[in-house]
Amino acid sequence: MPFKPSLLALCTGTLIAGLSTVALAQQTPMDTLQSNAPNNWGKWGEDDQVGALNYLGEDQVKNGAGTIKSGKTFTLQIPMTSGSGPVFPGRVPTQHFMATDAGVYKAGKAEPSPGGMKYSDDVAFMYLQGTTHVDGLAHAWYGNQIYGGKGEETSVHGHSHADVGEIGEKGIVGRAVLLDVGRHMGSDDLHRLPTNTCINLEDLEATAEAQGTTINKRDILVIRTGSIARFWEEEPDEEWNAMNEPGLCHSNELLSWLDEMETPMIATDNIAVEKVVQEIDGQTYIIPLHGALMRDMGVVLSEILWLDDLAADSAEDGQYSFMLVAAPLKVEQGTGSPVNPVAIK
Ligand code: UVW
Repeated sequence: MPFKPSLLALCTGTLIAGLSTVALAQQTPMDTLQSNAPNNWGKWGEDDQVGALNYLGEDQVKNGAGTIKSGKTFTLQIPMTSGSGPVFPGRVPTQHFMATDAGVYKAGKAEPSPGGMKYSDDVAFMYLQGTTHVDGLAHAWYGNQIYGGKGEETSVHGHSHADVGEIGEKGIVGRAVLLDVGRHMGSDDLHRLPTNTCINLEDLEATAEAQGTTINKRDILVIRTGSIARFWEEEPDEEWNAMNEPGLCHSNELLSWLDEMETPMIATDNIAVEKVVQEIDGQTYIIPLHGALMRDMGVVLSEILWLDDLAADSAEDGQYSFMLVAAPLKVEQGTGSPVNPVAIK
């Protein structure tokens, strides 16, 4: 006789399963911090993998194109130099090696092709966040759930949910605004924020006002601190250090505003978008906005952009809105991807 579970057994089973999920859910200070903050899980469907990038539809592409006046373009990736580059602690800079070059032919290890052609080949070992990059939404989380409420085990042996490949598949195209907080609030000479500066919502609003910039709903926010340039300077005003860079700081006001503005992505010229170490109500947090924005709200983060040339040009012509085109690589199951975003004014 086929086994037929009774309604009672089914209900009890569901209850026990529910209780064990609750019992297993890891509680962290981040849960308390985020208890009244916006959460977009399920907003774009239970299996969504690109979060607030869903705001970037055809209208936003046209809005982006509508900002183009001169046709000037700016590439926003930092240089990729073998063995050197600003990286988050625990990572190493890109290592680039030649596999085939003229030396191979000179040493008689390879013959030119019939007809005389020779070629070079190279390989790179790199952390996918080891240069200017876009993070997949699964890249950072707290407790044992990632974006969308999926379990953290989806990260094991490659992300099976919300990997950066999904963002590569969609591409990032829209209207963007540069908020040059470094120029508005920083030093007169280098237009740069001091280390350890917290950028709050009022700083973003004051910068936009000083620039005469209107921030529209669904705009990509590109925030300049001036910080990353310190890495390459022989005598920087302050030493570059990932742990004390200026950046956004967590607040419910900031998160609610970003949610109301339907912000799809935040891109910055520092290592982590946010100030890495933040003290909130006597508790130390490391990259709490990664939890709030990426995990809870599905806002995509892009870091280590080179913004100084774009910013200098914007200060000159007063145009702070532009079209942003960024296509992360389709790294299946990857946490993030190198990217060379292009700003078109
Ligand atoms: C961390 O900050 C850990 O990662 P990312 O550089 O991708 O934001």
